Amino acid sequence: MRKIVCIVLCLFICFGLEAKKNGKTTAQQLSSRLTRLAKKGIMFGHQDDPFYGLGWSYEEGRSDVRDLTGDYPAVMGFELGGIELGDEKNLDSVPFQVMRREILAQHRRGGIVTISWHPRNPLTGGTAWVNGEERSKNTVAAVLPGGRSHGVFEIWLRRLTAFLASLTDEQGRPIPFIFRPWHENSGGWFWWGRGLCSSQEYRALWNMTQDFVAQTLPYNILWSWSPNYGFEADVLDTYPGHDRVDIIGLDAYQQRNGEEAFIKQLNKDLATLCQLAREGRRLVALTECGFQNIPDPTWWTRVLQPQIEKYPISYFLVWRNADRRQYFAPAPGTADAKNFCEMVKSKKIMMLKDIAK
Ligand code: BMA
Repeated sequence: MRKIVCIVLCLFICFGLEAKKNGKTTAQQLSSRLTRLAKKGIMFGHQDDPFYGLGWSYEEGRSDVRDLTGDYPAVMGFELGGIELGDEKNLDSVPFQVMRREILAQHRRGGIVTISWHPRNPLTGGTAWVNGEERSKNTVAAVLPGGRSHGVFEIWLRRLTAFLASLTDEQGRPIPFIFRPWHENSGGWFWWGRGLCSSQEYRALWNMTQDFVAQTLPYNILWSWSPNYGFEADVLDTYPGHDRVDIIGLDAYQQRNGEEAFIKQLNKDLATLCQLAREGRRLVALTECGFQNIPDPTWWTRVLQPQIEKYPISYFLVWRNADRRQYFAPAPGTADAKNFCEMVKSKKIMMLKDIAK
């Protein structure tokens, strides 16, 4: 047993040295790459892109975006909800084994990986989304040291970290990625959201998570903090600080018949976050966005693109193509397909081939 512990420790130290070659950790190398790329254009991203789409699921190598444009998204988003319970599949039925394989595939082809996590509610047993009387419960306080659910939550963090640590390349080196926990906390729908805990408690949750994960993975993660758009000014009280955040993100969805409001709010909030990012020399991204089922066939180039091109953002990621009732990226035959291709052809919007050498 001792021997195994020694070997594992040596491996970690070796990878640590390896990770710091050229004086930069792999996270710092990823950050420099994102900074360089942001000067060239804005990367397109899609959640759960390689798993399923409109009319298909789990066909290795397939992607709605690639079926339509001939290229993969530059950024792919993956979701870990369920990993904390030791489940085999995430909350959207994606097997973690398959997810691990696709994260490696995206990394190998030179793409960017971003990971979100919607853990269950350790205090109530519910989902990440609060309902009914769960709204009166302070789960964040409960998971902090001394709280009722702290012990359970530590086990959850251990399972989370074990999965993150299993994301390695063929040589066993940790794959660099963007991690975006505790997002949309400016809204009151998740147990870590506004009105459910104080700003101090939120920051303590962030720090505890980060410190826990960083004990095992100090070199390969860029941390993204992403409020939802339409935030109040006091959301900045929940900002963990420039020393704890690499990417300042915004989540922003257009609602049906809400074009004018969307454009106005998106600009207001991107301007605020870009200012904060400038002060701390942080990266900025539209970490989630979209218009469900894209009912407007000119939306991409007429509404979205002109707004995002005004800001120095690294990427914009649209949510998953669950099925024909809920999708955010086009596929061959959708009403917006032609318009999406037009957007992707413009120099400023980057797909995989635009960033992978
Ligand atoms: C939401 C929806 C849900 C999904 C969740 C986590 O926005 O897409 O169907 O379970 O994200 O991916």
